[in-house]
Amino acid sequence: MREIDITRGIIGNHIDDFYNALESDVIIVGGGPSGLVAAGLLAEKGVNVTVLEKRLAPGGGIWGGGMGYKYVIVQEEAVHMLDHFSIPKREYEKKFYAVDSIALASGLIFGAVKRGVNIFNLVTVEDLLIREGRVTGVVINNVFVQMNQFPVDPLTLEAKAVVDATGHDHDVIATLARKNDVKLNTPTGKTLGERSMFAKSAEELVVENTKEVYPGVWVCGMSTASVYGGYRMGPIFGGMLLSGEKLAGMLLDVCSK
Ligand code: 48H
Repeated sequence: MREIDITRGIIGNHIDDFYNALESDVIIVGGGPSGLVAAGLLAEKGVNVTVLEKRLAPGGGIWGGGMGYKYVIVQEEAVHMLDHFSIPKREYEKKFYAVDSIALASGLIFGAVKRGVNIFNLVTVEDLLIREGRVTGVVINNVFVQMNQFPVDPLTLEAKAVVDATGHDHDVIATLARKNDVKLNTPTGKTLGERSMFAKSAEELVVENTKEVYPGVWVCGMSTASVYGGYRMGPIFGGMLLSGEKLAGMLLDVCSK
């Protein structure tokens, strides 16, 4: 056994995956629940999907459950998505299910990977490619470069569609709006900011506001609240799953054109 054979296997396979991601159909920025659901559903239809996640582990806000208590809640309307990804649940009250957050995070991650989604962790999106009024790709860097503020230039990836699935931070749209004189597809043309907790309305709005916010960029999950002025909902996750499902349907149309 030679150690460099191990190294060769890692570098070669990583570079193959990275090459495959240079021109994706869909790039999803953020590996939280909404992004992972969309990624898995698109990949199972043959779409070439890349997910970029800046943390070590994808899963976003799932892992911590509610205040560190490890369950999250999913309402009946979204249970079909749990079943689709073979994630166990427990009905604790009529129409409400408790889901082990570890099972949900790991189930969605593996569900995406086994359907062919190319997930890169430790990669942060720091800027966008914009050509003729349309977002055509992302500018990426290693997250340690960003954390240490090293002067290391980034690389780029292209896609037919870019998704802001970055959660509360709405990092992609915030960057788009900060660096460019653009009018977003929102009532004011700008981001509206997230509002305080109101679970029922929040869950409805997160799905309603899953849409194309600027040519070439879609928002899903919690970033819709920051962009469209929705409420937060606390540790109920059905809206995130349904937002991912709606997004996948929209992008399937885009990719088949
Ligand atoms: C690469 C990035 C970047 C970047 C961020 O927050 P998430 O879990 O996202 P959602 O919207 O799918 O789910 C939201 C849910 O987890 C939640 O927070 C809820 C329900 N809150 C309710 C409440 O009341 O608070 O995941 C987003 C992911 C994270 O893993 C980030 O690390 C990642 O995106 N990310 N990845 N480049 N620039 N910015």
